Amino acid sequence: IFCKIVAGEVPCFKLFEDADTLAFMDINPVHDGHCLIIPKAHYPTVFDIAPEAFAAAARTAIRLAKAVNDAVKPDGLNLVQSNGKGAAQSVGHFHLHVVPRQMDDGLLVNWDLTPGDRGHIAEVAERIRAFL
Ligand code: DGP
Repeated sequence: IFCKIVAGEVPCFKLFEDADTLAFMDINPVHDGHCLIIPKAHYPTVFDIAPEAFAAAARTAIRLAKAVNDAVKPDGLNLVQSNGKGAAQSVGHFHLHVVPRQMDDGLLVNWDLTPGDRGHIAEVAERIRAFL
């Protein structure tokens, strides 16, 4: 669907466009100002995306985050990016969400700050380093 939006075959509430990225309003907004930034090229997830394409999307996301913050004046703002079913990704074209937040809005992207087991954290870090 996002490739069709890029191609102009499906309409969107376009906010910004440059050579490599497109920003438009999310049609299922969690709050006013919820919008999406996508690379125009098709990459399903962060596991596939070219670093330059992510960098281009990040550049656009900074610009959009500031504009949304100025226009909507939320209490805070999250950048969210989801990959795979378990992360609730519903559109298989890499995208960054700009999500304005309200105090106590109950959105479930937050978690309680519970100190982790340092030994376990170190062990998981070691497993990740093996793949870097
Ligand atoms: P995610 O669930 O993280 O993959 O986010 C996909 C978002 O895309 C979701 O918030 C709803 C939005 N969305 C799905 N289809 C369309 C569409 O056709 N147009 C627009 N503007 N947004 C869409």
